[in-house]
Amino acid sequence: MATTEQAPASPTADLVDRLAHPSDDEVAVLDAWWRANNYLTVGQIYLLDNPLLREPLASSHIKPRLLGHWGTSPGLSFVYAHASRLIQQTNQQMIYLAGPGHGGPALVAASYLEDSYTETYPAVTQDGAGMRRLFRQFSSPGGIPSHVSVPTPGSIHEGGELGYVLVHAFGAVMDNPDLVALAVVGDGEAETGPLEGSWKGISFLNPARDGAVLPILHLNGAKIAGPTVLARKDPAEVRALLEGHGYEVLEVEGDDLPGMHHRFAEVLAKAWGRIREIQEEARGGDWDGRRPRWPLIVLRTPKGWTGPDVVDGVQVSGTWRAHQVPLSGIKGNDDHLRILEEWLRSYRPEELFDDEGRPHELVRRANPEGDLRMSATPHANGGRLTVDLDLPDFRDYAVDVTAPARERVESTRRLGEMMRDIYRRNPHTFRLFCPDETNSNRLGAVFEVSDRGFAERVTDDDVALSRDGRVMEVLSEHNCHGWLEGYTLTGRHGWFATYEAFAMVSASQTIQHSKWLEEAEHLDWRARVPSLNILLTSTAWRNDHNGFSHQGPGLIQNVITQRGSVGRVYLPPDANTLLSVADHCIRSRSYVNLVVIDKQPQLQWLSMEDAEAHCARGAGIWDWAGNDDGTADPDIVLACAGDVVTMEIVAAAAILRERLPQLRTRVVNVVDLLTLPRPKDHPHGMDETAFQELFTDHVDVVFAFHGYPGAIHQLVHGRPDADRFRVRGFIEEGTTTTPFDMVVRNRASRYHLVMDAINNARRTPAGASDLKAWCQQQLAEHQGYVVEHLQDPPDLQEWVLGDWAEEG
Ligand SMILES: Cc1ncc(C[n+]2csc(CCOP(=O)(O)OP(=O)(O)O)c2C)c(N)n1
Repeated sequence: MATTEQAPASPTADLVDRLAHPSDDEVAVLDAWWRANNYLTVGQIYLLDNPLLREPLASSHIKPRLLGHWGTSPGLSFVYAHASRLIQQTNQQMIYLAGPGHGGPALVAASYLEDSYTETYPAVTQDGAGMRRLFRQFSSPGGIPSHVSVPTPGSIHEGGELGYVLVHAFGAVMDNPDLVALAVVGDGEAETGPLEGSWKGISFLNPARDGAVLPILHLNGAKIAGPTVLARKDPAEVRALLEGHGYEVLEVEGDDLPGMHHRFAEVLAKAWGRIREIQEEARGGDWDGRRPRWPLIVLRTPKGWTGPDVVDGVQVSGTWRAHQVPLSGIKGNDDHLRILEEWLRSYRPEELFDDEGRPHELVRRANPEGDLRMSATPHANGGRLTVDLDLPDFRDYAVDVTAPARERVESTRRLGEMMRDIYRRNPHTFRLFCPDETNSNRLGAVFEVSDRGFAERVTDDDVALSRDGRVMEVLSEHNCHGWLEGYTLTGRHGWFATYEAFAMVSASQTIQHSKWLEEAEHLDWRARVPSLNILLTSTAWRNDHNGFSHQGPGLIQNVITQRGSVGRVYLPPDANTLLSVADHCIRSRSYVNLVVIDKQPQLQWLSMEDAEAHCARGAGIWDWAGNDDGTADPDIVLACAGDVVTMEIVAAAAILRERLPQLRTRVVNVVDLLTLPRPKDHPHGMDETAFQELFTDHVDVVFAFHGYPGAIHQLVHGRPDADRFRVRGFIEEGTTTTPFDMVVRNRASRYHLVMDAINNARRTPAGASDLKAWCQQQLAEHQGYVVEHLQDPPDLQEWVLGDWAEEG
């Protein structure tokens, strides 16, 4: 049986010529497989019963709700059939990504014809009963979704939210030299921002070390309700656009058969031959180092090709009307029923399936063998290929903390050093993806081991930039995020590091990927893949040098709002907690780990030993910061999650300790935000006893939070007396100003927190009013000071904790 162990063939002239000119027999096989696939596609959309049309079609055979997308499907399966023929003759490992993933029935049908569907879901047998089940389950309650979704064997790309097909394809082939990702781009999809930006993937690909992406721009002319831009452009403009991105454009157009089989086979052969030539040249050491002109196919076929031409006197095929279900209202409309039957019979199912309903030998001959079938490629079930990273000991990068809050360190710099050594130990399975900010995010130590990867021209002014680099910097959060998704879904590991505010650019990808992982959890056959790790630095609180555009902690909200167990949010307050959290994340599987910490010099709180213990619990009392002396009954709990606000809470506790010592405070720091909800709401949720040990069940909690305050209310919902949580957080205040002014403007400064503590404490010790007045005065003075001196007062800039913390 052929496997992915075998190397792909060399692109000899003979082989390419043979591929380019299929014999009549080969065309018959291609065409039979394609007809079978189209038949199964239409069957999935329409049929409840009578799958093999053994009796005349009756309205009782039609599904009550017709849900699915026909228009894109015949084009998708046409490409699939030809790619399978190529694989058979070349042993090329290929993965198929359908940009218009709404063509789900076509890819499900392909898997069924290739047997991998039955291998994965034995109840869907290769006979009439299995076909009936295949049809009934599609787009049905309790069945499968309409897209190329997680349950579809061979898929790493659902294609529900359009725009990401190329980013996934490029991520899949990085460090994957034997893989060709065939990526069908919808012409509607090509109008999206992410897709438009993703043509640039080839500017980052290294043919010696990476695999290849073969984009097929499918200009079927229309989207849901109108024409597409690229389909209506002069073809010369489309060509110029794509050539401008660096591709060699190969074009095929038509709907004539068998002519289209011949013409498409020819361009596909040419494209594959070119890819392999580029690779062999680069791998043979014969490469001039210039970015190759990779092939790209523009395929022009009618939308809804082979489907009903005219319905009710209106043109359907070749128009937007073919997008979903071209014949609706079939029940009670004999004319539509007749058209549907004619349409199904036009594929001559009796030639395609035997008496039992099994695909005929003619059809089966089109299938590659074993793992080379695109619906069975191990690359699409990347967890099966995942090798654990060889990781250094994170403790080796620790900051030496002998007492809390004495020294300021750029915490992410330590993480950069750890990443450097992960790169060093894992030269093929780990990458950092970052929109041009690796240095800015203080992760630049990685450049000691790897350059930035770049396939375009490099000049003498460039630093750490070369075609061999594996740090991926492109100024596109969509590309970075999507590449990492493709990289991890095919079994490798990495981080996406970005400015916090601009993580919202790709927030939708974070959500979509979470949904994918969530669904995959329910499928035993999908092995768990490395987690998607997102590091947010340059956070809202320390974007004081940037305008009112660089502050946006909203991704936290997105992640905690996702259903289920996939999302994780960590807010390490210093370097040692960051290292511990990062080690945990990079070892984990199938999560979306969001880690939020600023890159600026910041106070260090915990020794490595304490940090590890604190991170293992996820949240804990910092008894050295409060003064309740372990009583179960403090007057107020001061809680914090996030680096800057942790400093403000500890500073507030210090003020209270000094100026209102009778008030008994307890300080709680939360690193793992998802310890806050109840265990039934998230697997990290603390049990009730642990929650009460930290927050009691009756004392008010002043909670200083890194993100939007609503997030904490959402998380503690259902905890005892959740109303007692008074949350301060980012409330969309602050523009270019000083660091301390940011917390003042957002009413989360130490002075605000002291006043909150007094206002909500169970007792009001003597002197409380005076202290509140003092806080107001400090705030008034601050306002005057920053406007006059254009910086924070030195005592605030250099604030450290007094000696009592050690003694306490
Ligand atoms: C980002 C996004 N916006 C809108 C949609 C809704 N939508 C689903 S299909 C479709 C048209 C797709 O057209 P195209 O990419 O050309 O695919 P095809 O014509 O092959 O079906 C649209 C707008 C979507 N799925 N994703």
